[in-house]
Amino acid sequence: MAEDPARVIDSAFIASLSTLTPAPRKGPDELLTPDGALTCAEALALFDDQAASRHLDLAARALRARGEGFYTIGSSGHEGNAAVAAALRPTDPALLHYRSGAFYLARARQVPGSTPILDVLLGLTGSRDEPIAGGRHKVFGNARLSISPQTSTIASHLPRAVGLAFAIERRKKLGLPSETPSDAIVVCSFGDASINHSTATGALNAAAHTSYAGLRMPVLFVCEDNGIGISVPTPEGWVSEAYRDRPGLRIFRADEIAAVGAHRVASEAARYVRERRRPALLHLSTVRLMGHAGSDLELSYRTASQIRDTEAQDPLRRTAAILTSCGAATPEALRERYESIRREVAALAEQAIARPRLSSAEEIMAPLAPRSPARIAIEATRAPEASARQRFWGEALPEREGPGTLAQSINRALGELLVKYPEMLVFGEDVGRKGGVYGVTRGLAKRASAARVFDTLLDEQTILGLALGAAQHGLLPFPEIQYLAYLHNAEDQLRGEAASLRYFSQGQYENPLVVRIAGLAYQKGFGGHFHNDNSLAVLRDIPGLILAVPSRGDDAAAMLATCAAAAKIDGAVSAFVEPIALYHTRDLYEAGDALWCAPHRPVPEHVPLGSPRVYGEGRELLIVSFGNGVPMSLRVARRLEKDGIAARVLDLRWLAPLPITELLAHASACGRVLIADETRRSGGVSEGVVTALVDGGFRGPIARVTSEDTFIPLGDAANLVLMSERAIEERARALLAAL
Ligand SMILES: Cc1ncc(C[n+]2csc(CCOP(=O)(O)OP(=O)(O)O)c2C)c(N)n1
Ligand SMILES: [Mg+2]
Repeated sequence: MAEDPARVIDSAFIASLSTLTPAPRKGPDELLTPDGALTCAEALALFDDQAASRHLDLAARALRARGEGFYTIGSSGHEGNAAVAAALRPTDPALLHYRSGAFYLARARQVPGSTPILDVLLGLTGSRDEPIAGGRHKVFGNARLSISPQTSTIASHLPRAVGLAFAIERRKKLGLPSETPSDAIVVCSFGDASINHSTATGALNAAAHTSYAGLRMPVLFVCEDNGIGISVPTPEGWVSEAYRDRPGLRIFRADEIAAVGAHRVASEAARYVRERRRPALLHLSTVRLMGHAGSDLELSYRTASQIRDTEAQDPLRRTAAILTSCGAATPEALRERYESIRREVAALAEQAIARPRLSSAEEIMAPLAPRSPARIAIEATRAPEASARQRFWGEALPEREGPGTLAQSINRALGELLVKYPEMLVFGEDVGRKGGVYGVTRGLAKRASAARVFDTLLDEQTILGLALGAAQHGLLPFPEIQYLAYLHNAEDQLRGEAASLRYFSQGQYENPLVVRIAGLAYQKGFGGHFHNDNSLAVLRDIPGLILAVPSRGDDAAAMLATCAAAAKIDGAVSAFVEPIALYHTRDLYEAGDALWCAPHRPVPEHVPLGSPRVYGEGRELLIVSFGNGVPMSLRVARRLEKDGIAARVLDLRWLAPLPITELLAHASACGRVLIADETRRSGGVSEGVVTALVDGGFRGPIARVTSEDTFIPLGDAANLVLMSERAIEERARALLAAL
């Protein structure tokens, strides 16, 4: 049986100390090396941080073996990243790789009162007292240290890092005060395999592109290159070569594996980003010791000699050798430090085990998506300042114009919100000068300034990442995704990142935002599937996400105000899906009736989260719908009425949270329910509605009309697979005839 790699590394380090010959001793305030910036005392502190990180890895495995620890991906071999922390300030926002133990310890050293060793142990043992995730995940994070938590999805934090760097500069440009120092830079680390992920290449490209375009982008990317990703080697030299000549992105290479050696290049890189406000990539040499995680059998994909060669490059050994040869410490002193840190970690581990763990579903979910409806109501109906409105709209006050379509109402509502929230930004593909593909943001850039309403590059991950970073930095982003179909290649930014941040930080970090998405079908055959995507399934099950689908202009305006208020009050993340086919619809029953237009109200009537709109008081049939289905259902109800059948129509308006109480009340008042759902039969909204009715005890007949489980074709063929008004009517009549 193979020897335990943790024990091998531990004993090899101790044995290596006895091979070192001490040089004449230097004082703590003397420079370690003539060309470096570190004093002997600082270098020894870096040794301590690296040693503590190592002992935490050893403790993680020991805790796992006892059934008290739940995570064994370690930082061994990556301890050089302590140099990056030492080269930065504790107010520089950090988004870290999962091998950042030494960075965490070195940064904590810069903030008095920190307890980093205990923090990490509380994370390993899943304790409720862990400072960032409180037992919900093992991450490096701490609000006091400006380290926001990361998910396990490699590279998914890079777009947010770009957004944060952008936001630091944009806040300054807009004259908005900030607690973050104005010369702060963002640091974002990741592995060598991760740099190939499209999320990483997209974010690196976005940072370079932004800088190339002349905007400031103070982000330091750190690629911790250990030459492998789980079992797959990275070709030698790939990272440096791939990023050598990238316009807009400067690369720095730190070949030294020990923190005391890497510190000089790390400082140079940090200084470049801080002074020039340009992005840089620090390529940091590391090795991976003890396998990918505790469960990883390295011998299944690496030879014993490869493993031994890597072990010989242990950065702790290298650090000890430098410290000894420069006269900062004797080998005996280093051994004593190493053993005393071992004892400290062991004692704190016992404390961590004794700390409480999460004990109820309510406790676990509490930070996910708090809702304060009373405060949201007040905030949503707070009027924007009259003089600011006047400045924004000038002579063209929208209430003086006639009733508007859905597109016009959204445009005006966005304008009002831009007046009300000076920190609000609207951005996406073509939303600036052009004013959006459908004119929904037309004129806003001119009125609000190009600093607040602007075009982004063509990458949905970047658009959402920009929003996450901007929101995390106190701005109120309203990103736009041009078509629902194009959300999917960036969806994790919403699901894994935006929606989970409060949860993994117990509300210490938030990214309140409203992402507007043009979507759904009925473009009269134009565009095929990708302009008619009618699936909302991926949005409906994201924990805590608010999903709004307005069908008419006045609702849209009010719901946007509610989403903005929920963002401000509760840090909420909302997806606001706008039915494209209704953007320019004016009439409901017949040409010229203008019943689908709405007058503008500077302060809309409040539409609470999860509250539906009900049309009519019929008691024979309840038609439940949303989006395009609402005007269809209203026309069907009108035809039924002519035949003496009294139906009422309920527009859900909110698909998450669903308006369950009202749904049940109206269902029982009518006795029968027909769901007119334009999304698909499988995974569509009607599944949730039926379930809510059944769960809520409704025992009357339920029927549903949906679109087919297919992609949508071009031309009139689209009508063969989409829910039709005729189908709603036929199903309604059949449901009524059955009784
Ligand atoms: C998006 C995504 N795909 C796959 C994984 C599984 N996974 C976790 S770590 C890893 C390898 C990462 O290697 P590298 O970036 O070099 O970091 P290292 O572990 O070597 O420090 C993989 C494939 C993941 N976490 N996220
Ligand atoms: Mg790697």
